[in-house]
Amino acid sequence: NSIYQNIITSSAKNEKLLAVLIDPDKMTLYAVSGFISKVNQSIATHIFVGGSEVDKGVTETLVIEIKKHTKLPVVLFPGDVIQITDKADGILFLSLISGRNPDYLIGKQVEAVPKLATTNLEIIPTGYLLIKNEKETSVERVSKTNPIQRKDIQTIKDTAKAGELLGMKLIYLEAGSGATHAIESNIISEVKQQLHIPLIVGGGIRAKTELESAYKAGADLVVIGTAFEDDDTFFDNLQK
Ligand code: 1GP
Repeated sequence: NSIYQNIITSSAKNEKLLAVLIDPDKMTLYAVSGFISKVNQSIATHIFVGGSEVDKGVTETLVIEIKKHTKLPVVLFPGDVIQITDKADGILFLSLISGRNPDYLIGKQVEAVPKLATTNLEIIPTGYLLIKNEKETSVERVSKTNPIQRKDIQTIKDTAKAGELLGMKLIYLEAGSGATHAIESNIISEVKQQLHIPLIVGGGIRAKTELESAYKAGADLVVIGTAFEDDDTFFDNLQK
């Protein structure tokens, strides 16, 4: 379980981590080598692969291509069971604990077990919390769950803590891919203060200043996808 151990170690040393999220739905195979060479030159520490709506087989082909070009750990961040492939290094085994749709709380996870049994993926149990964005995000649409309102900080905190008490190894605060507003610093810091496990934050982070304020508020690992998809010169601000 080296991926998780590295996250724990970094968190203890206050060394911040950055995952670049690649949505198989939005990345073409021929674009991978150029994109990954930018990732390699940046401060990114992880590559996450996943999306809300991805066709069968696409993720595996993409992961194989990504692995040809980088030594960074490739971690699946699956929107569905069909995105599981043993070509990656690990998987965030997500439960959408902000929602009350049993499919995304436990159903998909049960469905995933026979598939996971055939892999050597490092499985990292992750409590996944969707926080309300101004506009509906694809996670909200696809999962058919209600996000937690931003003003309802106590519910956000209690939900994250419940995930920890259930034995989850990471908590992921998600505004949704392409969110119009990243999760505010006060939410991040209030959640972080009462957790003993690392905190991931993602959704709508488009500027280095927003990345830094998420770190300052207590995010151990930040996930950025859309900002790189839209404009890969963003990597130029994030050189090693
Ligand atoms: C989405 O948290 C990730 O699941 C990243 O979001 O695409 O908005 O960076 P963005």
